[in-house]
Amino acid sequence: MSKKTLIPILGDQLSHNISSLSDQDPDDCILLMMEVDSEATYVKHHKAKIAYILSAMRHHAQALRERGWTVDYVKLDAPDNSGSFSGEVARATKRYDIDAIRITEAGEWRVMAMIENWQGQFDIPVTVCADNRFIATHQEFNDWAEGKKQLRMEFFYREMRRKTGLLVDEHGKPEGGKWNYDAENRKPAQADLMMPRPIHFRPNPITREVLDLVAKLFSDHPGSLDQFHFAVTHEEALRQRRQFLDHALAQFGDYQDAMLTGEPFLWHSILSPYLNSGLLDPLDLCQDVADLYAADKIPLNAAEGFIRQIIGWREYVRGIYWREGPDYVHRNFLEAKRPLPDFYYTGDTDMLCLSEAIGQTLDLAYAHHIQRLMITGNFALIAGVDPHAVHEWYLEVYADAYEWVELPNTLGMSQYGDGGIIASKPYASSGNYINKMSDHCGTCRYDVKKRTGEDACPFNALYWDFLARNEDVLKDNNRLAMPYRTWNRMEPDVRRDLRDSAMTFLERL
Ligand code: FAD
Ligand code: DLZ
Ligand code: SF4
Repeated sequence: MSKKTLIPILGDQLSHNISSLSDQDPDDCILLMMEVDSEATYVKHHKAKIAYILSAMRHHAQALRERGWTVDYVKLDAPDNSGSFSGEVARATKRYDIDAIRITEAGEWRVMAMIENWQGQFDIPVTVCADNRFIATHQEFNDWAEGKKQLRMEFFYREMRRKTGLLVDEHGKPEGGKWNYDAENRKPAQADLMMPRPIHFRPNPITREVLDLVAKLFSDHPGSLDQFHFAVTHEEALRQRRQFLDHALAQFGDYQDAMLTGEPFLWHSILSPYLNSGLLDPLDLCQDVADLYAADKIPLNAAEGFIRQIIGWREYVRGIYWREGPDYVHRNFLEAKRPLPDFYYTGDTDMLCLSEAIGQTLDLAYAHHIQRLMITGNFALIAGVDPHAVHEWYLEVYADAYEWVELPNTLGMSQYGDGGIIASKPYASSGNYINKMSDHCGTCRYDVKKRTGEDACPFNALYWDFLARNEDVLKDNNRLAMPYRTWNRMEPDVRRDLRDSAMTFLERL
């Protein structure tokens, strides 16, 4: 028998066009897919996230076999499962006569470090292929960033618009004359019975087997499996994508930042788990969005707003993750040290905005961007929680969380742990913002208008306490000039009351 190339396919490489497979002859390759305990437990991932990934992997293995590939699939409960990627590659090199290993680069430093050891460990040449599911290569991002004093997503995004031609006219000018329509995308929403709903996919026998396995093995992990709703095949993910394009996208722009009690999804796409694991192709999706705009089916603020999230933010945070290196995860610019409050794992808090965002996260492994940024993220930031603990929580609880995308969003954008590489100012706010963008405050036990006292909204005193606490390192930030002026104009006893109120709250936390 001729020697084979071993091609490990990781759980976020579930794309038929993954670069490790390009130009390979199925007769010469063994594809290795590995369910391993260490990937589920290096942080305690949400049960539904683990179940989603394992079920999508099992379905993808079937789809690969149907296309003629030989797939060696190691299940989590296989008797000799070693529990790690390197252990499984080692076992595979003994099962087969392997003369080469090929793999698409992993999405995190942790796994890249393992891959880099394989050549020495197994004495077999290892080829690492670039992940071509992204629009910018590492080199392109680094070239763009090189020599700039300050990096800003907006300018990188324009490059990506030019590169892809999305919403760019024949003269290289942005559709409608502006690159960015974010200012039109900040409307609060009202409860609406006609609101579109994502499809809830009923678990098939493969998914049911995975759900039982996860319930048995990971009972101490956060989250619930009761409302498991994910698409687990390419076809189902495409149906969810169609549902979004046809029913929600047109209003995505207007209500992008809105929050409503009891409505986890609003007009969001709920496509991130599929984009990040490879069931959907990001560029393809953006092209369809641009086509819908060109056909006059959706407004420009929806099309541009959506495309910006993907070719702008998604690409940008990836670029930062790889550029900043493996120590990015340890940054703590504001030296915040408080442990993460227990209620992040139970949802048990009388602050309604937080119980809503955390409750749905534990039920669905999903919350939309503004909930992540301005509710759970904002609270952790102004309460002074250790950004590493916050990072681990986000990595655990969201079905779309892989370090390359989660870490810059959490540690950088939301916790200002990188001192302003991603965000030009900390996303800290009082209850006022939450009251403006949601209907939570009306039924919360706290009064969003009050700043101190037992029934005052805790976000208010915490916000001022955050500014006061970090004045030394934040006072020169131009974008904070106004709040610092307001703070410094307050009477000393008002300031003292705010800080006392914050301290009393934090002591009880
Ligand atoms: P939509 O609102 O429909 O947006 C469309 C798509 O745009 C998303 O599916 C996603 O692919 C992309 N997108 C939007 N915003 C961002 C962003 N800031 N960064 C990268 N891609 C973006 N996104 C993840 O995919 N994984 C994460 O682990 C993750 N962690 C986050 C942590 C924090 C603290 C914050 C503030 C944001 C995080 N995001 C993360 C970004 C964003 O919240 C999610 O992409 C989005 O909520 C996913 O839901 P959706 O598919 O309905 O998105
Ligand atoms: C997140 C995850 C989990 C829970 N389990 C697996 C697994 O058993 N096998 C696998 O190949 N991938 C899994 N993943 C996704 C990986 O953690 C992800 O592919 C790597 O972190 C590389 O980015
Ligand atoms: Fe949240 Fe404060 Fe509004 Fe309550 S009053 S929902 S705690 S912002």
